[in-house]
Amino acid sequence: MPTPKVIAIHDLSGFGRCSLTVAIPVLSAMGVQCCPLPTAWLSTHTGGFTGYTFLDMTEEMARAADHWASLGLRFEAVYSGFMGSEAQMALVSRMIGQFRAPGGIAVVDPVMGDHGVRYATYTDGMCRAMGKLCEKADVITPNLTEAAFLLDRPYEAMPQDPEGFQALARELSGGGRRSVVLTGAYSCPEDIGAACFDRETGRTELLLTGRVPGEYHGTGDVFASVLTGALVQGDGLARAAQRAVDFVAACAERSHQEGIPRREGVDFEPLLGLLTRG
Ligand code: PXL
Repeated sequence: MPTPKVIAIHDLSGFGRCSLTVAIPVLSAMGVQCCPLPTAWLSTHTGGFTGYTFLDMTEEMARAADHWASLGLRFEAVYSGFMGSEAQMALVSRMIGQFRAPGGIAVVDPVMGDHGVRYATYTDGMCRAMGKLCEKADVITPNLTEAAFLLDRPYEAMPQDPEGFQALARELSGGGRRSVVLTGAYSCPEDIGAACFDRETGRTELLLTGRVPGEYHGTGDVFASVLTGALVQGDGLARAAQRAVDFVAACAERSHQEGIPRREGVDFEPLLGLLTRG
């Protein structure tokens, strides 16, 4: 089988392990060619650092998309995450139509915030545009904060029980038009994982693992990258989500053992071999 290709549309942050510095190695380890389209170039990510640089790449992205279109390229997945400007959401919507191969998928990780708080560089307009972009996706991967933003509800109104997480995943599917993998779901204080709604089967499910102490930046990016790689390899949604849940948990456990500071991002590199072995 030819090596599948994925466009990864995320920022490139020099230090702090997230976005493209996660997506490229994870997809490569899974035997998937990652074709990066940076949305912004930052010295570090915006969580836990001050004074970071931020170079918006909107104009360059449009030029790169035009060039790729002239080459007639098609990709097994178009996978987006952290955006640098409001205009980028419309550009990504267009790119899904232009570049998704027949039978391919659009995975939109609607990166906007965490713990009920919006990321520093996001605006109201960007969050509204992210909601529109999600309508073009085959699969979305919000956390509970992003789910609240997408539904325009207070974070405090988000569910806290397994039935509620599954109902929320179904609700986010827009009447079954897209599959949803809602991260940060749990069934009790000792576990953590994701609630899925699969538009192919119409079923919801919880995929869980033991909760490990500590919390690390970039785990959402690791999760969505493993999920995308697994879907491109042909896994069903629940199996892909379980692989993502298990890999993130293994990385978090290692990071905790190593005493990695939260803002340096989850220590995933030594564990990439787990993905290669599938
Ligand atoms: O992991 C999400 C993310 C991605 N990229 C940048 C970020 C964040 C979260 O803070 O700042 C630049």
